[in-house]
Amino acid sequence: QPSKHRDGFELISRIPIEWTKYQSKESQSFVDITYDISIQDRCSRIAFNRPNVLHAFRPQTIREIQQALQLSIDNTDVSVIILTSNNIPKYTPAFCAGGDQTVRNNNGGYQDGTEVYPKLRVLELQVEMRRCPKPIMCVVDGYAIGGGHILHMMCDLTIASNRSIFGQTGPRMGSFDAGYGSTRMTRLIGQKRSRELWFLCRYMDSKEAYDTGLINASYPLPDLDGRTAQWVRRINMNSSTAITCVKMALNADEDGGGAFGIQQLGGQLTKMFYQTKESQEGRDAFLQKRPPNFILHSKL
Ligand code: S0N
Repeated sequence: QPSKHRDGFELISRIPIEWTKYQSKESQSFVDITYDISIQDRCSRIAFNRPNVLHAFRPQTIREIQQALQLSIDNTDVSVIILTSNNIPKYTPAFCAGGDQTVRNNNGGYQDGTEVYPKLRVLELQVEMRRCPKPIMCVVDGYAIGGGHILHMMCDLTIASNRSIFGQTGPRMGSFDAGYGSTRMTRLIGQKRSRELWFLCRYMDSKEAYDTGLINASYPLPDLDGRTAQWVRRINMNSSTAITCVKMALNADEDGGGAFGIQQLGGQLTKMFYQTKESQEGRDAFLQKRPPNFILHSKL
């Protein structure tokens, strides 16, 4: 329950979420990621699972995340989606070290033998994350670099361990992201700092990332699971429809011209309108071959 004088956030339980491996045809074949859900906490957990390469992604990794994201969107038991990584002590901690450079080929994309044509599949994932009607929260522990850094920026919220490192390496690695990787960063931290991150390929630690507005919070590593649970529980105390509509409105404001966000916001409105008698009257009148009487049901 919210306390009297504050917003009650600190009173929310920090007992870590209990995860259950999600069983479905798609998720059973996941190799590069793991996919779990918690019915009790109404959330899903999509985790990079390539710790030996600091969770660098190849086409297969991105395809699996796309599938897991769709499973989360379709699942009415899921209201919040977590994107994170499975770190193990043997390897350098990382959220994601970007595109796997061992499968970057010379024909304009990545080729790991699982797809016919090389492509930059991660760009599709960025758009899907943006369109996703449910909030996506990134939980970073360690390096979030290059394309991995962009994925964290595409998430609606980011919390991180205090040993995390954020940055772009494109100009040093022979690549760049002139799409969301540039524009989203500018909206988050401003023009000067974005140019610094891109032009110098400088890294920021968690404190600097928090101070500049790149992330929402930084916690000592031992607290990260508990804090993740707390954030999820707090979101779930609120109206998911309201959150979806606000996400789409914020997207509309950011995404040049706004048509993309407005399309989604409009879709949500239609979904809600379909639940009114006024809307149902149009369908019923058509099916009953009579003129509609909207005035009977209109509340305006
Ligand atoms: C993160 C770093 C600094 C950590 O150093 P540390 O602790 O010394 O670990 P390492 O020994 O270097 O790493 C452990 C093992 O992991 C492998 N590895 C790390 N990163 C990658 C990677 N990105 N690809 C493949 N392998 C990776 C290491 O090779 C090592 O393996 P072993 O043990 O076998 O030697 C350090 O690891 C580091 O600097 N990594 C590179 C980080 C980086 O530069 N990432 C950016 C990669 N590029 C992109 O993401 C491009 C994205 C992009 O620009 C884009 C834009 C638009 C559209 C699409 C794209 C796209 O390309 O997808």
